[in-house]
Amino acid sequence: MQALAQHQGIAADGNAKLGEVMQAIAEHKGCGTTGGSGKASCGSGAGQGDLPTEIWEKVKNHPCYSEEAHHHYARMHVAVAPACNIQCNYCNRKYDCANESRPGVVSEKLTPEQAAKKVLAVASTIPQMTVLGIAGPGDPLANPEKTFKTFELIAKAAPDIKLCLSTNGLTLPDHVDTIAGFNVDHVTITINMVDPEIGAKIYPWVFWKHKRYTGVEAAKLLTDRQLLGLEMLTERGILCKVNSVMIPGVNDKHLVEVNKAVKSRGAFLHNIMPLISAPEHGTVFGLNGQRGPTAQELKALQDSCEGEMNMMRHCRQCRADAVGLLGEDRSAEFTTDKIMAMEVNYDLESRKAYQEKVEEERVAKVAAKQEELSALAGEMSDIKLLVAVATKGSGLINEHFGHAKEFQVYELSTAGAKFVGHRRVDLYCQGGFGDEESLETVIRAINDCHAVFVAKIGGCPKADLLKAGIEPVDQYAHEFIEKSAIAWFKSYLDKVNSGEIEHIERGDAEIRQGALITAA
Ligand code: CLF
Ligand code: SF4
Repeated sequence: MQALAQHQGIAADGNAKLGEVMQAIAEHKGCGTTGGSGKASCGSGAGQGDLPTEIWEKVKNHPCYSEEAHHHYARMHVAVAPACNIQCNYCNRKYDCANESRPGVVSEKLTPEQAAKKVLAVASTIPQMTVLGIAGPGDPLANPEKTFKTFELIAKAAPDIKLCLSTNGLTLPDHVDTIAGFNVDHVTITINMVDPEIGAKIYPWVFWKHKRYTGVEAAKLLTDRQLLGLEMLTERGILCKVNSVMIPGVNDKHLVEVNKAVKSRGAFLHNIMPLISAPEHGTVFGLNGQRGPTAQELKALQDSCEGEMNMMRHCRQCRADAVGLLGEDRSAEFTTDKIMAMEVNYDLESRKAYQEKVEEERVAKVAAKQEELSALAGEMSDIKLLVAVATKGSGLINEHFGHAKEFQVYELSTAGAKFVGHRRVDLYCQGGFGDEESLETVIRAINDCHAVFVAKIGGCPKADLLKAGIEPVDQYAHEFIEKSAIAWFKSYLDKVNSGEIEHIERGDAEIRQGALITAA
């Protein structure tokens, strides 16, 4: 419990009241049974902005539909849907669905009953787990009985958990009424093209109504069904996110058209993800050497679409059995064997109390950020730069450089701090020693950043980072990310204005694939 409280930044904020509630909840839930790292979080947050209240209510606790929520709220996936009805050139069936996952085999496929038990076990242990998603390892709607049986069991047993679904969209129009009947508020459709000529380069075949289609005919069928499904869902007020895989030279330029097409049909959010492609995955793209985009290419495309609609930039391309905050993976704590031995104590009231406290923290974070932003008012500069942040949640700079498995990236300008992505890295700290090779990969992954914010950093990596032109910043340890980044940016501008330093643009960075290490 002590470790959990520290992890959640309670000591750092001196919030004794929150600490008491956490203590009570943890005791009530029997946190000791988790045996895990206690990577729960509580936090702070951006407000409703100009979102209508009914939409805000749907997104504020959903880690994928709200960037801000992903610092505080967790999701879990249950792998109940093994079959698929199409073939994507970036997918190999022995790996997770690339629509919603990074390559990596699903540890266990579950029956709906096992899935429901797992959801209750996770919800009892991780009070900020608010969303249950079905995202594979195949396509949930190619396995409708298992998918909807799972929803039925969970809706009955855990009514406060939001249900979420991710599909390739081929059979979506046939299931819209059932989806609405289960009060599913969030549906993701992976749409990589609206031009069948381009689609034919991505999808070798689709299987529909007992018939296999290939080439342009297959892609035309798929795009028609996807767009129809999207329209039907948005007509019913269901929030739709569109995922698109960016495949350089195949659909990268075309995704601007996709963005317009899905926006005009009412999509709420567009998530352009980098292609994951390596020969060892055994996919068509992996084997033919198709590369993924660089960090700069991905950001440029996301930026160019942003005027059209909300862009998601915090997707972690999760496994189909992921558990925890985005960016962490606690699935190994919840294997079927462990769940069966767990004492499940699903208590709605405790979950509610915990989440109310998280809301209080979100408000405190917004206030801190606003205060710092007012210090930037009046600054005249068109400098925009990126910084990397080591965090384990709660919107705090609370991770040691050597322990970071990913860095969050913020773009700083006189408009403030904006989250623009994350970079997976190999762990630098290997059992007490710094690994020089890993450090090189970390530097390549954040090479476009001017500074890296950490809770702590050793002398050696500090020197190497400085040599690479990246400033290690540890003076804001355990403080809120955005507030700290804005304060640092203000002092950076002061130094540029006084001539103490010269602002230099930085180069491109590598998107590291599959570097997130799962506890086995
Ligand atoms: Fe899962 Fe997807 Fe629902 Fe989120 S994931 S089904 S919308 S609950 Fe989220 Fe993971 Fe990205 Fe998906 S980070 S891969 S967008
Ligand atoms: Fe693979 Fe998902 Fe594509 Fe099906 S829809 S082929 S499971 S990536």
